[in-house]
Amino acid sequence: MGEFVTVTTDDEGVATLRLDRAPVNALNSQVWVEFRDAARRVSGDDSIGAVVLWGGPKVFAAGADIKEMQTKPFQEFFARAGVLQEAFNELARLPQITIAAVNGYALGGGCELSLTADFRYAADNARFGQPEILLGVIPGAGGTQRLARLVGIQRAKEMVYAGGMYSAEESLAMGLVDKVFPAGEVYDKAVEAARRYAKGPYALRMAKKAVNEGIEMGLDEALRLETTLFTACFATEDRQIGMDSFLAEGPGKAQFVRR
Ligand code: DAK
Repeated sequence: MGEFVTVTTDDEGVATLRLDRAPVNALNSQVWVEFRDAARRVSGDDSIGAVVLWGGPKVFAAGADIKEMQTKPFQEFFARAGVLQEAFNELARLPQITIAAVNGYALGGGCELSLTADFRYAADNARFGQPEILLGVIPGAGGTQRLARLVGIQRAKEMVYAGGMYSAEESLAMGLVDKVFPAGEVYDKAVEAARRYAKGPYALRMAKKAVNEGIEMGLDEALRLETTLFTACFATEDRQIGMDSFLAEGPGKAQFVRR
């Protein structure tokens, strides 16, 4: 358990990765390491079927800790810079389905943290942005890459070049956010959805891998990956359960075991 990043699990297979560093959940270098450790812990735990990333009811994360960054000489920063990218890569590669529940600000590294999730559920008071340019730097943890892949190159350019903030509704319209809820409900809605995914078959892991890794490949190679992962589903108990259940009771009734 980290000082600022904790992992709690419920009895329905949902883990919450909670960031708690007052006042604005700024991501200092200790938080980077704690996210990396939390990702490793969750990744290796087969009892966890889905994950919610949450910064609490006030703010998701206002970005990297500017007070810490301001004091860092180039050499020190360069030596440690890989840790954040590594932590976010490990979060993005979690085999479980992940949902970021965003209350308040998700700025800079905070927006990039939300981009590691499969889905972003936003509170109606959420504000997204990549304001790094206003500090004289550029996004360094996925904001020029995951963001552009998600919302398209033009929208990403506008966000990154101008450094503006976007409301939950604007973020929904551009595809950065998947759903918007009243602020008091967003975490519960994310957990509710995560519980549905946690009941899903092992094939969800294959699906996530196929989409996330395939999109980085040429079409031929990606289709070969899809075939391999499709075939691998036949090695799972869940595909037998799913097909038996369909033939006995019709669609959508299978009780999967995530194996
Ligand atoms: N870091 C440190 N402290 C922060 C902070 C931040 N990102 N954001 C806010 N704070 C602090 C404020 O300084 C203030 O501290 P005190 O004055 O009370 O000591 C306190 O939080 C409350 O902030 P405000 O008084 O400004 O509160 P408001 O409600 O008026 O405004 C705000 C909230 C979040 C809109 C505003 O504070 C703001 O614009 N914050 C900065 C947002 C920002 O620029 N974020 C991007 C940071 S740069 C890397 C890769 C990526 C990155 C770093 C490294 N590597 C590969 C190594 C990422 C970089 C970034 O994210």
